[in-house]
Amino acid sequence: GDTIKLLAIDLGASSGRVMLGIYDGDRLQMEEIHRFDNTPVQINGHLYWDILRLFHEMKQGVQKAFRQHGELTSLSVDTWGVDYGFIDKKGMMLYSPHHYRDRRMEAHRLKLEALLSPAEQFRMTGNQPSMINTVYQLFSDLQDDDSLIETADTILMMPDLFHYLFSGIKAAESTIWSTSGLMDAVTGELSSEVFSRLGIPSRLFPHQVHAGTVIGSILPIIQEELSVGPMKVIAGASHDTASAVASIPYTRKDEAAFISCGTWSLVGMETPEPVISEKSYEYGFTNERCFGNSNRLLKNTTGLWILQELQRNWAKAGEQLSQSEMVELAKTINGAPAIIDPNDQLFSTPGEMVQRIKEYCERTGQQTPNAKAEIIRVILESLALSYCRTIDEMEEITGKTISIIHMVGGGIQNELLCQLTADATGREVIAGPVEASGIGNIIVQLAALGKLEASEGKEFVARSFTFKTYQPSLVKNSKK
Ligand code: ADP
Ligand code: LRH
Repeated sequence: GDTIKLLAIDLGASSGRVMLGIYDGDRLQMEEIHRFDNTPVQINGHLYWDILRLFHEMKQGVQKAFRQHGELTSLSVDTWGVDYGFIDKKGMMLYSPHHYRDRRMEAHRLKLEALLSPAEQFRMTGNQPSMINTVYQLFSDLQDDDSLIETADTILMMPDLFHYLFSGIKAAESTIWSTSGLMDAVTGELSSEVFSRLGIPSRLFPHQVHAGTVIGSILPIIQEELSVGPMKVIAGASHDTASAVASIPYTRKDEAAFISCGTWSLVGMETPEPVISEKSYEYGFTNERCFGNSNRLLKNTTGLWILQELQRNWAKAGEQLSQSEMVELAKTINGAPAIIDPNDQLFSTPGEMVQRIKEYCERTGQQTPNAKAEIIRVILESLALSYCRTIDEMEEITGKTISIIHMVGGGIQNELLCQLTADATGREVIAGPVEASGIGNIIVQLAALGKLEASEGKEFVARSFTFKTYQPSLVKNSKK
């Protein structure tokens, strides 16, 4: 009958995956086709995307999907925010895009902020100033390399860049650009005021499209290489967080917050307009675009990153533990001996987490955790408390009451974290879907193809996937 098949290519910090969506007009079924590593590469002290390998893996995924399932209607790529690459006048990529955990921006921060203060950045763009933002990275690139202004023809954010590699079409999709610190919060267009203050030439930016635009088709030469049929290339909600949020099946949207839980934890809520106030700035909130153009007020908080680093630390020392084994360990004890601030600068770069956690606890006069179970429990309880703080702040700056929290993303497989979040916040938690970015990616493609009204997306997710509810176990914290 009317069944169509679409590919969502979702690049997260812990892996990249190609997911097939099978849509029969009523329900969506997702199948993972291909999963690959997404480890940045260090060269001479700098950190880069392994872009050629990633594009290769994406193509492998496309080919595998075609071989297993036949004709595919379309594909769309989503990635994390802020990173980008340059295209030269001949249409070639200039060099491997930098990864935002690179440190080159540190040397240029003060100069940038003298030209455009953090408070002005927030007022103009609604984005929380942060050194990882595109604006800091791009300014640094232009400062570091005088010739770049000559050699670079176009700047493309990472999903736009992959869409270009697939289709040959250059476009600037709004949700991903809304993470850049270069977009006007009110008009939704790239901010000429930011450009002129910082001496960034506006000719670098391609024309803008909204989430849910068919921009082209995969190049004939790629079809030939992979022996696959034609398929459309769609600029979806190409920021992974925008895709994740597009998958949330809200029941009480007015009272709902979300936590998109992966390497990062994005804690926020949808609002009709950007929330740009002294308080939202002071608390560290940012404003980004959603599919359908509403606003997403959120805070980028540390997520399972610390746990992932810990896992790598222990693996290096010869002890292989899976994330679920780590969670099981944490369940063997009751409560954490100490609490850290997961958003402290100390935990933001790769390195020895046990040592840093101990150092933090000593510095703050707390008991130092020793056993593995204690270390893990400290991290998870601290994450839950950090979510709670952010949600309370959000109530304060929006004047709304939040009674329900939707948790989505890979991190919700950590059921202890979901329960601790319900407990710490005193609010009901609805967990699901796990593959939120992939599902949201497909929903936006379906809308772009005219198969689904944007407003139907959410009910249809509720029909297609299963969810788990967590009630706060401490009655005294309970909020209605
Ligand atoms: P990202 O998009 O940032 O790559 P994901 O949304 O894929 O992240 O989430 C990955 C994280 O989910 C892992 O780092 C891990 O912490 C958590 N996770 C995945 N599977 C499990 C599991 N079985 N048990 C507990 N946690 C898990
Ligand atoms: C989450 C995310 C987040 C930020 C960060 C850089 O994966 O996209 O919204 O933009 O990565």
